[in-house]
Amino acid sequence: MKSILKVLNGESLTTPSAWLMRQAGRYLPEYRELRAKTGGFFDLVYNPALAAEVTLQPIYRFGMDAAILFSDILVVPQAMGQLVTMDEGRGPRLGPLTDLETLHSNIGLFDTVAETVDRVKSQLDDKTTLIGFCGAPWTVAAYMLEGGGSRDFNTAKTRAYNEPALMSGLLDKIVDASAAYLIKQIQAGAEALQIFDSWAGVLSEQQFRDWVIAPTRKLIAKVKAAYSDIPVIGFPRGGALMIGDYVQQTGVDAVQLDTTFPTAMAQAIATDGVPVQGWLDPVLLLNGGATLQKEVETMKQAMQGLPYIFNLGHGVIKETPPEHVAQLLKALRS
Ligand code: 1CP
Repeated sequence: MKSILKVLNGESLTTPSAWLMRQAGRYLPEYRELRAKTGGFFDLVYNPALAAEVTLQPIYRFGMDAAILFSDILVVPQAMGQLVTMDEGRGPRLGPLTDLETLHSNIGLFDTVAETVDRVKSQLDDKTTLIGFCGAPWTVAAYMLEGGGSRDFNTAKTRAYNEPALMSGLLDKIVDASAAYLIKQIQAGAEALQIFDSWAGVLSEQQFRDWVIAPTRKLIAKVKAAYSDIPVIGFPRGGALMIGDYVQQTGVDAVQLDTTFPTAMAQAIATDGVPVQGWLDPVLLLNGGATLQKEVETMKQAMQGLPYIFNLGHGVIKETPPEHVAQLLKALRS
């Protein structure tokens, strides 16, 4: 069995397996070169040959233990019929969403992404796990209601509080679309899935229960009803204090932890038999050197004998020198 799949099944390894969130992206010169030739970000996402090449770039360069599909969480709002554009340097912008009836599905986009998965799978060796993904319902709803990125998603939260029928209808629609999207990825060859709840940390307890835990549980149940043996990793970023209920109630098989996560809590979760992934500060990777070296060794030591996959606490920062990634893997694997 591939090393990451072993860990997701509860095994511990002497040398941790590793991949990095945003391992394909702008810190890699080969990505920037391809991106410059392609035009817009979504032109790259919806070009299966090029998206497959980008997915494989960090595998060829570093020998990561997993490839994560090159796509984006905003493919789902696009497939639901909302206008999504990526402004150079400013991030995503989404068209107005006033009424769920204005949404119409464009499921063909999922087939295009599935073709990328299929192409990656056919080029991957027998050691590297192919991870598919989607955004979690709350995080996707947050972008759809906010109209773009935000520090706090106050607009999205205000609308969710004031228009509860819109919010619950929207979450249901996102659950359905995301389940269809993940199932297509599995059918095309994804061997594990990650659900990114990047904005779980801006919610109060009740909202975390209603908008994070409940819809994530629905989403995972739908995927598991079709494919019960594909492991699902949940990433409730900023949700450390709610992690116990999140793990018990959503049906995730493993959790990705963020940078703020206390080591003792990570050890306790993994000791209970739930594999954990994470949680090195991406800034240490940006800086490299002795501090990176020491922290990687400390983390490896702390998780010895436990089901653990090395990763960062959030995505690779775009100014990160690629040599630092090589240094990190060397430290981890020595
Ligand atoms: O122009 C570019 O090249 C844009 C940069 C970029 C990249 C490389 C974006 C725009 N998306 C991606 C790819 C991507 N996004 C992946 C693929 C593979 C990999 O990890 O290597 C994944 C898993 C995502 C997931 C994603 N997109 C998340 C969840 C993870 C996280 O970072 O918290 C989120 C929140 C997005 C939205 C998004 N897409 C892109 C940007 C700049 C953003 C953030 C927008 C914001 O809130 O300001």
